[in-house]
Amino acid sequence: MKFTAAHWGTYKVSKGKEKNFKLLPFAPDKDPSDIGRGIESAVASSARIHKPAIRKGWLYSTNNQKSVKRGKDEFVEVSWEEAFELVSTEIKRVISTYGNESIYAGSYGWASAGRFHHAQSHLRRFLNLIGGYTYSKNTYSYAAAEVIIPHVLGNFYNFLFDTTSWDSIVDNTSLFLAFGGVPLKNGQINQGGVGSHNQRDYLNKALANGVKFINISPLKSDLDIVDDMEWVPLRPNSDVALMLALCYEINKAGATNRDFINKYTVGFEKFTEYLNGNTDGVAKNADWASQITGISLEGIFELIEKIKKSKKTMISVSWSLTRQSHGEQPYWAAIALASIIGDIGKPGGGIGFGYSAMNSIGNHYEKIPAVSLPQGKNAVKNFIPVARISEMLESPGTCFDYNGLKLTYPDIKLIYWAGGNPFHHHQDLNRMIKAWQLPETIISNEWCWNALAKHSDIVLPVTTPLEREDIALAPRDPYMVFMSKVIEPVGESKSDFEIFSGLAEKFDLKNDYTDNKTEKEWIRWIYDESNALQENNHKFPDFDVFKKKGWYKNPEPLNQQILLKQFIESPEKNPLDTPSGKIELFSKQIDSFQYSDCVGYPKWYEDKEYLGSATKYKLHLLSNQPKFKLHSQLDNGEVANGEKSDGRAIIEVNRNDANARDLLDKMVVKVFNDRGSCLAVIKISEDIMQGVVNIPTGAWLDPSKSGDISCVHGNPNVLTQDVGTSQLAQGPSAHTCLVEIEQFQEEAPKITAFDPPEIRHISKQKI
Ligand SMILES: Nc1nc2c(c(=O)[nH]1)N[C@H]1C(S)=C(S)[C@@H](COP(=O)(O)OP(=O)(O)OC[C@H]3O[C@@H](n4cnc5c(=O)[nH]c(N)nc54)[C@H](O)[C@@H]3O)O[C@H]1N2
Ligand SMILES: Nc1nc2c(c(=O)[nH]1)N[C@H]1C(S)=C(S)[C@@H](COP(=O)(O)OP(=O)(O)OC[C@H]3O[C@@H](n4cnc5c(=O)[nH]c(N)nc54)[C@H](O)[C@@H]3O)O[C@H]1N2
Ligand SMILES: [Mo]
Repeated sequence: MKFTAAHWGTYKVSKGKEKNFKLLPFAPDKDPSDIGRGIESAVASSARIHKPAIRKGWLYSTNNQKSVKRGKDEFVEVSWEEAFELVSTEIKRVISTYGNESIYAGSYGWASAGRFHHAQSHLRRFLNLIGGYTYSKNTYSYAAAEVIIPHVLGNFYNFLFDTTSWDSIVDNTSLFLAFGGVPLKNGQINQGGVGSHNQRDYLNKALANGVKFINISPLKSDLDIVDDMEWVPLRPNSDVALMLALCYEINKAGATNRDFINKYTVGFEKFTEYLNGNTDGVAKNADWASQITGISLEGIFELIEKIKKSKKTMISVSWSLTRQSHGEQPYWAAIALASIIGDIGKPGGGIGFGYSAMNSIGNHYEKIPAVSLPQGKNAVKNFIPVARISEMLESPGTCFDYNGLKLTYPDIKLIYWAGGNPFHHHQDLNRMIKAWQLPETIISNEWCWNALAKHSDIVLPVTTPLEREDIALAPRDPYMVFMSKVIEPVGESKSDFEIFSGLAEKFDLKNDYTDNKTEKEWIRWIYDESNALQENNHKFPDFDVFKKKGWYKNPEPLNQQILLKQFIESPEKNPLDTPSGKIELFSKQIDSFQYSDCVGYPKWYEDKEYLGSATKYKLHLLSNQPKFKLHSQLDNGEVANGEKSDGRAIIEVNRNDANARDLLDKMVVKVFNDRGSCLAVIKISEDIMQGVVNIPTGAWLDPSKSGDISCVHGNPNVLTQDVGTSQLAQGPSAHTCLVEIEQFQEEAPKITAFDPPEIRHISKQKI
């Protein structure tokens, strides 16, 4: 039997009638995701890249600026041999003229599932062999948490995956306060693959067992699996104010769990000085928070009463809360609140990060040790925090702060991207497009003509997972899947492995790159090496047996998992990995950095773009994760249309906001601010807080021909701000964004995002 695997699920492959394959649900999957079917229509669509292509202006220009016109130029198709020659000659020129640090290959992105064909690993393995590259640190998902949590609680990744398991919540939690909800749409995903989707099942079990959920979020749909879920709408980015007021009022009422605070935390006094207003004359009380959050005073006191009465409270914070200005604070304030309540380390209580942000969060499977493709060592030490890419390109040589360090932006001459889409993930795309013109050469490996490919100088076409064999083996998912080859490579596309093997040959490093192994041998090597790491009672089956059946499930342990249990049982024996070994409600380390935008205790900072002080642009734009795709992937397939109207992105608008602007359901509107504009189609709703609008991410960038609309398709990142969360983490802050909307009076332009650029088909191009 044939199977394939994706970040959004495992699928059985069958022969279809009209198309030559069909993806069917995987039998063990409790809640299969539709996203996978998107590839049926996308894999050989007109957006597919068939041959290596070179941007005309780059190819024919003689100076190093290469007649910069990225994003607007025609392309010329060349043979693979010509492409390998061009790319290798250019990389050699850049290295010998400017050095390896002038190559940027952060190459952030999700690429595809499959342990061997992981695009970034191949890119890095190749570049490390030839002297290295400037890299990036942290993610777009939760950079602020990755940096602040080690100062105040310990390694963030441990907390993600050792989070209190759902079964502990089902059995023990009384109150589940969900800041940012528990969006099931996101639980469809798991990086590296998913066998069975079980977030819905767990939520239903918890509800049936009487767990009381409260969705604290501007969007009702963030937690609405049954009709009468309690919803407390609040202004975006104001959670910290609410959390601080809960801390203040609980403390003032004498309900702080002093034993917990004394035994497990440091810095409570400094923190309460701020709460009480000793430092700024403002008590962070319910009245104060009501003004900031838009929640009524009564509503806040109701929450406080519920917390006081609750036997076991889980403070759950969505990852989205980190992707905002001062995105370090919501997590720190949530930790402070959970400490004051004192349920950390107890069954069903405490704190949780990102329930349902991915299917694996809250599962309690044993981690499957798994080896990856060895990437070698990067000889270049330069890096940037990942979301500072535009600033790096704009300002080489400029100093900036990051987590107590003073760093300098390198001077980038060549960018190489494989497996991510900055025209999807980065903020303020108009700014990025300008900065993107500055390097001398941009190379990407892509399978479709998305904006990244169209804005590259050299585009090398890659296969999709359906066109190659692989193993899906995600350490936090119990299923391992043999990914069969379903169709032959489309056009002349090659796997990233084949591409970098071809390039390595030009550097006389082919054997070093391939380690004299074929793709099949590498897959077998990953299987065998991973198997060698398993405990004796968890050994994988014989490879041929596994391949024939197509999948394997690792046994699951029975114990419920409780975050920080060991620390709570014995803080002396199991100290936290923080400077004090305890939870830091005041951090001497952070305080010593003397950042004005991230001081030594959790603090509310009012941002320029916040509803409480909105003047010119009066609506707060959220751009959450899309329900019918992963980021920009498969936007060119049919399933993605589930969240569009006539192919255009939908903007959810509160009825009162629509009425105030004479806007009607299904109307095409222009959404705009000083950074840019996009078109989207209105969905009028009572389920979004007044003053807030939402456009899910992922529409492929599609600037209007005249240039007056930054994206006619509805990519929200033409509107979002490109500002670091703070000097501490410098993370992305997409969810801090004010806009205005108005009816688009002209005829709505056709969407051309999926059309390939103009391509000159010259069979023997003389270069
Ligand atoms: N406004 C706003 N912006 C956001 C967010 C938000 O909430 N709001 N969220 C952010 C978050 S959390 C994230 S993680 C990022 C995600 O951003 P990305 O991970 O960059 O987005 P993807 O669309 O998944 O990009 C993956 C790319 O890899 C390509 N690809 C797939 N398989 C292969 C392969 O085998 N080889 C090669 N070479 N390429 C392949 C796909 O075609 C696609 O272009 O977006 C961020 N951006
Ligand atoms: N279907 C699907 N699932 C995905 C992804 C995808 O692209 N598609 N991407 C995956 C990735 S890479 C990641 S990182 C995770 C991200 O997981 P999350 O961070 O949970 O993703 P979002 O959908 O952006 O945010 C969840 C909700 O937070 C709310 N929110 C935004 N700002 C605020 C705020 O200031 N306060 C409060 N209280 N709520 C706020 C929004 O209403 C939003 O719907 O999702 C993963 N899952
Ligand atoms: Mo993410």
